[in-house]
Amino acid sequence: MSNKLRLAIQKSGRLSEDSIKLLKDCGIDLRNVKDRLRTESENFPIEIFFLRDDDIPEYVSDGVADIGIVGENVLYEKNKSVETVEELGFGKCRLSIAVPKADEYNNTYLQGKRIATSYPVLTSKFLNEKNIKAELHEISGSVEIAPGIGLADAVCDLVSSGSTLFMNGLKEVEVILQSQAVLIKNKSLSAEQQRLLDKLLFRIQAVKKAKNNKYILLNAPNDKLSEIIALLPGMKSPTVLPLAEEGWSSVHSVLNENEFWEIIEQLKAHGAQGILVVPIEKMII
Ligand code: PRT
Ligand code: ZN
Repeated sequence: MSNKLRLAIQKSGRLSEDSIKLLKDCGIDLRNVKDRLRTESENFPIEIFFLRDDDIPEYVSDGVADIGIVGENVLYEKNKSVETVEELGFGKCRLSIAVPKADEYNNTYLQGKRIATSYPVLTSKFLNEKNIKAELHEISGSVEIAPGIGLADAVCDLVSSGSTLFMNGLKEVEVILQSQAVLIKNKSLSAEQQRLLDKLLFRIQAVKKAKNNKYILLNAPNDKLSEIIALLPGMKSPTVLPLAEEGWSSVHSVLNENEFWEIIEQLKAHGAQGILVVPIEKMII
């Protein structure tokens, strides 16, 4: 067993750029990532393999790579024996059934129909759970055109904005899987490889937390300070510093993106002024 981690990522496609950016945000230097099959980092014991996304679960389960970044849609379709270590928050999409826009859809609509998909395993599982008998047509690309050319009555395909379905006269009627990119690992890593993975994970989590949080600075009149502080969680509690102008303080804190606008409105309503919001690069709690 080697004392470095071999990471498989998508060579070129929707996950490639975000996968490489995540590594860079984790402080892992990668050179010449274009047009290469593999590369090694000079400042972290990691080797990167660039592969088709469909092959990543198998490479990781076979131990050719130790870890990999892949969409959950591919992971569950391939159904290989690997472990999911972390959700990465990018490559978000859903696997959905879609039917011609004009059709009326109900529970029995799919019975006996022809469904085109690149995801036969996940589609069959969904149909079995619903006790629907349908005919699957496995095609590897441009699934959305199948109804238009008379090859199928419905499709089961990945959707993100929905515009591809719309442009092909289809409507989404069932979401069968919500998906995002995940970090997966081989089930029998050596102790040293697990240690390296833990180190990488620590960095990934710090990057993810930073992305979901913003640093906020504002000026508050001292007589409103306690109400304003009550609105701000902070990592422990907000930092409060006196301003040069008497009767005012500067308050610093960290806000989660989900509650962000709500809290900003309340801060303003409580007399906060000069509110600055800045991105956080890394966040370690
Ligand atoms: O060559 P390789 O096999 O590696 O790549 P690929 O062509 O199989 O995959 P790629 O690069 O298209 O997608 C890689 C992964 O990105 C997928 O497995 C998903 O996990 C994720 N992902 C996220 C998506 C989408 N969003 C997405 N919208 N994958 C594909 N799409 C396609 C979808 O198939 C449809 O054709 O985009 C179209 C729909 O998009 P909207 O925005 O019009 O709904
Ligand atoms: Zn693919």
